[in-house]
Amino acid sequence: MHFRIVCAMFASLRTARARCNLDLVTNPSLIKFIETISAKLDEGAIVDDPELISPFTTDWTQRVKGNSDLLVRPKDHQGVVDVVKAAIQCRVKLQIQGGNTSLSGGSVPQAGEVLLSLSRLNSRCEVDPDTLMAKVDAGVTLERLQREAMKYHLMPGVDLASRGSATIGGMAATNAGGLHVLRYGSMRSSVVSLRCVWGDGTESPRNIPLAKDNSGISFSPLVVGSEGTLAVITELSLRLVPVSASRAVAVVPFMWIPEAVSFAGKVRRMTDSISAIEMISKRAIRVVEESKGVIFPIKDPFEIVLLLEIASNGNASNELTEILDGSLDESQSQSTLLGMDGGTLAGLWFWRESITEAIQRRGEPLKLDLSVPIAALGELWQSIDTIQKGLAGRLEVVRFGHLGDGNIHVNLLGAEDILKRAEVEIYQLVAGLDGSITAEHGIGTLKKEFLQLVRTERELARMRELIEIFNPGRTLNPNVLL
Ligand code: 2HG
Ligand code: ZN
Repeated sequence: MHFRIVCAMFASLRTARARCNLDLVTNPSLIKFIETISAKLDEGAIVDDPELISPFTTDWTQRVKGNSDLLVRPKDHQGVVDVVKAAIQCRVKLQIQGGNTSLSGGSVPQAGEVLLSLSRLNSRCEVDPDTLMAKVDAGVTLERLQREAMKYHLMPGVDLASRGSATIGGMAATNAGGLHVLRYGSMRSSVVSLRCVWGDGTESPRNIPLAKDNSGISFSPLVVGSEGTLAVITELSLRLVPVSASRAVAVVPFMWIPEAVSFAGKVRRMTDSISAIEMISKRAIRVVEESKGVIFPIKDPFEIVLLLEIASNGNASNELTEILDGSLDESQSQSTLLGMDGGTLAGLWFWRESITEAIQRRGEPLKLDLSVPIAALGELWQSIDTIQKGLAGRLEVVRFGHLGDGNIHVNLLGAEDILKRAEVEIYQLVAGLDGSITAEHGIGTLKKEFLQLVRTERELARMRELIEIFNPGRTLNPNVLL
């Protein structure tokens, strides 16, 4: 009886062809779960049509394909509380999802978990110009927050190429980094407070954005970066930063990573106006050229280019010119590209921001997101070259990333067995250099088996204990992280 009501209620969500799929839900726990939540959630919050669910069960790279019979999309905090409590009661597991932009398989259900999407939890997106803070629902996209903040000449410190789909809740859950970490830090530096529903069904108190609060152990920083293994974030308060009056960009060619590293160090010592030091390899440039049908203006020879951005309230163009004069030799200056106005700036950022999509057109890449102490970047680079040579033309390696943070994205393309071999060797190499197997994308589901390379047994045991305290029995994200 109840099931028929639910079917009728959500008929509008189905395509004309689709059947009433609740007939397909045969798992007794899931049937009980649907019964429990259908009395509490609004129309449109429960979706059981496989065609509508399917885009949510495959990740952005198309590499991770999961499965789920049910999608729930509450549109407020109380709805999330109801869903988590019902899941505990009915022994149903939940996979949390924001904008499904994870690049490590962290947002896709792996074993039939119910998908808890926060995409409709997005009514609140308020900016307080007096405190320079924003209060947002977890499902608000970064782009929407950027638009709201811009009305007051403010912006969130974290920016990403996937800003149109990435949600603030998902970005906080994974401690997203992006293009300006060296100036503003990653999400952990931006989150002032948050409201969440723990995996045991209890709620955190209201989201009160105190700039200073030293009343004991703070739970928000623990939730940030825990990849949904402790709690579902429902609302956040974020620090915003003023938008600089002027920006200027230079793209500078280098023959060798260590040269670029010492240039980056030099310019960072010269000014505090640097907002990005991004790195693009020649291979990544060629991939963009091929995919977009454009020609990169800097001629060979070069191996990598750095994109250096200055954002300041003075004259950013003058500041950039002075910095380059003091740090480049004659031939490098001649081949350096400058972007001093909106159009040319965007034209230079294009080369950096088009890479991920351009790689995707070549196949399903295996994405490694590595960080090492900056001084070890050259060794890492060279050793990856050696691994590639050892695989005799069967591995394509596309490198780019956030040089200022010691974070390189290594995209691998080739046959699955070759990718697996290269992945293991590269992760072992990174561990030997005291680096991390993920600088910003998180462990998700794809890197779980390698976590022990960079964290001790004791650390992993402590993580498990923490999860058991806040998310007993792992109702939330049971297959993520460890
Ligand atoms: C970026 O820095 C993202 O653009 C994506 O972290 C990295 O596609 C990638 O590997
Ligand atoms: Zn990145």
